[in-house]
Amino acid sequence: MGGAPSVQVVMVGLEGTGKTTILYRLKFGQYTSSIPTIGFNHEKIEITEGKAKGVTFTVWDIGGKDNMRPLWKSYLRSADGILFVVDSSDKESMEEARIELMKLVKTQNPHNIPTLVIANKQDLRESLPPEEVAKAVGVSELSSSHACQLLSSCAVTGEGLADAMDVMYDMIRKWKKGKGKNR
Ligand code: G3D
Ligand code: MG
Repeated sequence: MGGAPSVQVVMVGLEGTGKTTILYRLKFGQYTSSIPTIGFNHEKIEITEGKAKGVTFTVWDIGGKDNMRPLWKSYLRSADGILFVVDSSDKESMEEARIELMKLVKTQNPHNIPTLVIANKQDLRESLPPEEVAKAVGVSELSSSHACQLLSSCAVTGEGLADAMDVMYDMIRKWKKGKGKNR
């Protein structure tokens, strides 16, 4: 205990859903164009507003290509929460996202850490609204048995990201209480 709280989250999701854009948006407060992630990026982000003000998030942004996915689970062992990013405009990939999310939350999550799904790219006209993304990727189903919620965002403008970090922090706090942990 003592000092400013800090938490570790792992950000995963299929390739091109906006993970790296979210990471740099959170870090620098502005849009930063990124190149496809080979391996991973990580940043320490100090939250300066909202309920999680003063909390430091270490965010691991793990590449989403097929060959990286087996690594997702090794990062989960030391993490406090999962941010799972979905491209709301890419209807064809929803089923693949659903399968990966189910696998991650149900079978690759030994400490049952909470998951916040981010329905990103809400600025695009063809995007599904958050409730439909929640159904398509199985959040509605998962939330009855696991700490799993969904919020929407646009990483280009940053809309929704402050709320997402608030909610993620809240979910982590509840999880830690439930486990009697003060990590
Ligand atoms: P990834 O790290 O999940 O693989 P990136 O995804 O962050 O590299 O983003 C992939 C592309 O999606 C990028 O475009 C990025 O600008 C775009 N993107 C990310 N978030 C949003 C969003 O909320 N809305 C819109 N419209 N685009 C977004 P490019 O053109 O560089 O491939
Ligand atoms: Mg990336």
